[in-house]
Amino acid sequence: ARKYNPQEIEPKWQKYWEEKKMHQANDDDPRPKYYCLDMFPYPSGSGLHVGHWRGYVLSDVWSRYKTLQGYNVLHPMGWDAFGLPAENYAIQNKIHPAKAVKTNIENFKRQLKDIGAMYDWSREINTTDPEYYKWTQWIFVQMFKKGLAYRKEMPINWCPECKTGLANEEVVNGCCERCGAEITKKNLKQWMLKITAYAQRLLDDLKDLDWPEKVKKMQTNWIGRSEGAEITFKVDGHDETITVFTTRPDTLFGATYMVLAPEHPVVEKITTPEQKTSVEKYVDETLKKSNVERMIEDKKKTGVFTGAYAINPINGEKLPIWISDYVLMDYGTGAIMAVPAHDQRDFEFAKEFGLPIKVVIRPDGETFEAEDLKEAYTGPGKMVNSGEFTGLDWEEGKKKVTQYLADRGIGKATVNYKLRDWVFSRQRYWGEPIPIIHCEKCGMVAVPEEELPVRLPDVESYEPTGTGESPLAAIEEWVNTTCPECGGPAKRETDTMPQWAGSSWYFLRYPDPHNTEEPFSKKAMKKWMPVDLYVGGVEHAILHLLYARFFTKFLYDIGVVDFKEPFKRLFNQGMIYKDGAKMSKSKGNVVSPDELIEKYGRDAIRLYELFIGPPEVDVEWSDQGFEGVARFLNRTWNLITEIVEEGKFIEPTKELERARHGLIKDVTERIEEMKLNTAVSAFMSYVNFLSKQRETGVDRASIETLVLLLAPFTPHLSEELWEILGHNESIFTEKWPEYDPEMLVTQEMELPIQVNGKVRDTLVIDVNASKEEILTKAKELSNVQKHIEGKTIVKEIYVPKKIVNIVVKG
Ligand code: ANZ
Ligand code: ZN
Repeated sequence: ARKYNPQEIEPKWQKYWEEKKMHQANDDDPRPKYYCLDMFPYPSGSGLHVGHWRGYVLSDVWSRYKTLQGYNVLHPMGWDAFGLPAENYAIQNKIHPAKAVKTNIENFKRQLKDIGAMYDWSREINTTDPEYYKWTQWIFVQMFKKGLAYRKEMPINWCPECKTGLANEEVVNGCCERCGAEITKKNLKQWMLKITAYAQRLLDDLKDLDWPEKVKKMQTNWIGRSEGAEITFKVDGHDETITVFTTRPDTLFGATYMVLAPEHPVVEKITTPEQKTSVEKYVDETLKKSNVERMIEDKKKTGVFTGAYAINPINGEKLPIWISDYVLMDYGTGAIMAVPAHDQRDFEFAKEFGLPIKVVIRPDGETFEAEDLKEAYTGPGKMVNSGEFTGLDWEEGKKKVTQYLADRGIGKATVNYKLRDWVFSRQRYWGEPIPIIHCEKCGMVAVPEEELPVRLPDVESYEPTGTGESPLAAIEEWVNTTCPECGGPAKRETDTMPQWAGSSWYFLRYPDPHNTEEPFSKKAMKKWMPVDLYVGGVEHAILHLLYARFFTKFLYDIGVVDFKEPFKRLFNQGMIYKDGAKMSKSKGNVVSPDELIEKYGRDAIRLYELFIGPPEVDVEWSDQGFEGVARFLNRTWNLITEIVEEGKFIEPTKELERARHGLIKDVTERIEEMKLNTAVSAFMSYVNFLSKQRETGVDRASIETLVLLLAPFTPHLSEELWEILGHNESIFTEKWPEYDPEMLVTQEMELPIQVNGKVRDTLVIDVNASKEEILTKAKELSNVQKHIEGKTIVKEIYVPKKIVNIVVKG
C-alpha cells in the first residue's frame, strides 16, 4: 500500500476545496445557518506559532462538524490591523505601517491557509481598508449625533515613550502595556464614548449568554454596580455643601470625619488660610499619581486637614473635612463620609491621624467598642449608638436611614458603576481619523455621511509628535477644510480612534463584506447573526467583548440591527507554553508550525493541538506528545489502506457495530462538550480495537465511520482515505453519522484502582473497554487524582477485568 504522505495529499485537497469554492458561505443556501467566528488577529510581524493554532483549529473542527451536520456554515477571517502594535512595528522597522501591514497580512494568510481551515476568504476584511473604516466612522457619526460621542478635557495617562495617550486598560501597574515605560499624566481634550449609559444593560443581558461563568464574572466586576445612597452635608459657616456616595447609609452615625478627593472643586473654597499651603502642596503631589497607585491597599495613608467642618445631617455633629488621595475624584461624588469603625481604609486613616472611631454596627452577643478593634468591623449586625435607629438590623437600617434623608431632601438611593466612559482618542497616525470638523462658527460638525470615509492621508513622518498632537496635525492641506454647515474655513479633527474601534463591529461586516451602501444589509443580519460560536483568548474577556456588546446595543437602539447581543456562545482557548513559559519570539521558545508541517504535515499538528489537553486549559507543548500523535495518524493510514487493499470486508458483527456506534456517540458528545482532547483519545482506542479485529475481519462501515468522524479533525487525511475507499465526492458532502443507543447497551464491570498498591477508588466501566480507555478514566477519578497529582507515573498495570495499579514516585 501507499505510504502516508501528508506533503502530497494536503496541498492536493486544499487546492480542491479552493477550486470548488467549498468554503464560501452562500446567502441563498436554504440549510440552517451556523456562524462560527475566530477573534481576528493583529497581523504582527512575527507571524503565527503553534500556540495561535489552538483556537483556529478548534473553531475549524466546529465549522467542519457543523457542515457535516447539515448547516450552512459561515467561518470568516480578517485583520485587525490598526493600532499601536502595527504602528510600533512599523516605526521600529522604518516601514510605513500600511506597507508593513500588507506584508504581515500576506504572511499570516499563508500560515492560516496552511492550517487547512475552511475560512471563507471571499469575505476577508481588513479594519484599515477605507471601504471598511468608512463604516467605523459612520457608526461614530451616529453616536455623535445621539450625544454618545463627546469631548472632554481630562488628565489622561500619557506614555512618554510611545508619546501617546493610553486608556486605563493599557496601563499595567502604572506602566505602558506595550513598552513598559512609566505612565505620567497630561491634560488633553479627548473624545469619549458614553458606554456608561449602557452599564445596566451590559450587566443585565449577560445572564442569557452561553459564556464561561468566569468571563461573565469579569464583565460584571468591570461594570462594578454598587447600590447605596448619596447624602448631602452642609459645610459649617459656608454656603457650600458636600455630597458623598456611600454603600453604608446604616453607618451614618459612625461618621467621624469627611474626606474629599484632593482635586474636588470644593476644596479650594473651604480651605482655611492657615491650611492653604499644606493643602495646595498635597493636591499637587496627588495630581502626579495614577488612580492605580492611589488605590493600592495597605499603603500608608496620607492626607491634610482643610480646616473646615461639615455637619452630620442626622445628628448635627461637626466633622472635620480632610483631603486624601485614597478618595478618587472620578468615582461616586469624589467625596466620602469616613466611618473608621466599619471601613478599613477609613480605619487606617483615623489611626494615622488620631481621628475618633465610633462603633455603630455590632452583631448580637458582641460587646466590642472602638478601643477593641484591630481593624474595621465590616460584617453584618444591628445598629448601635444610632439614636432612634438603634436596634435595627443593618440591611433594614440602610433603607430606613436613606428614607429618613430622602424625606428631608438631603439624600437619595443611588446606584454607581465602576465602569468609566471610554476614552476614544489617540494622538497617533495609524487609526481611523475621527470624522469631525471644527468650525469657529458652528462648533463641532460631523463629516456628512456621503463624504465618508475620511481617508488617512499619506505622510512622510507618521511617528508621534510628542507634543500631544497627532502627526495628522502637521499636514496642513489635510487639516484645513471647509465647514459642511456654513462653508467657512474649518479644521479637521486630528485624533484617531483607538485600536479597539474596528474590532467592535467587524463580526457584523462578514455577513455583508462588500456592501458599499451601508455597513451591512438587514437581510444579511437576519441571515447570519448572531454569532453562534465565538472562539478566542481569555485576554479579551473584558474590553473587546464589552465594547462589541456596547456597539451592538447602540446599533440596536438606532434600529440598524434587531438583536441585542452579538455572541451567543463564547469559548476561550487556553495557551500553549513551551519550557514553562508563554511562547514568544523574545524568549526564543517559539515552536513554528512551518517546520512541523514540512516534517509531519498539517493534520498531525491539528490533531496534536486538540490532543494536547482540555482546550480551555493552559498546557505545555511536548515534542514527544506531538510525535505520538503523528505516529497515530501513520498507523491509522496504514491500517485503513491495507484493509482496503486486501479488499475483503466482512459483514458487520455485533461487536464491530457496538464499537462503531460507541465511537459516534463519544466523538459527537465530546465535540459538543468541547472535550476535544478526549475525542482524540476515543479515536485512538478505536483504531487499536480495529487493529485487533483485523485478524477476524472488519466491515466497511467501521472504516468509513472512522474516516468520516475524523474529517473535522484531520480533513486532508480523511478526504484522501475517502477517495481511496472509492468515493468520488468530497467527504464534506456526507452527513455526520448518528448512533443507535440500543446498540450501546453493554455490560459493565467494577474495577478497583490502586495507587502504589493501595485501593483508592473504583471504576465502573464497559467490560470491553480498552486498556487505554480504562487507564485514562482511572486517572480521572478524583480519589486517584489526589494521589497522583504532582507525582511522576512510573508504571501502569492493568490486569484484564480484575484490577488497575498505578505506580507513582515523587
Ligand atoms: C461610608 C462607609 C461606611 C463606606 C462603611 C463603606 C463602609 P464600592 O463598593 O466600591 O462602591 N467611596 C465612595 N466614593 C469613593 C471614592 N470616590 N473614592 C474612594 N472611596 C469611595 O464602595 C463604596 C464605598 O467606598 C462608599 O461607602 C465609600 O465609603 C467609599 F462602613 O461610605 B463608604
Ligand atoms: Zn461652520
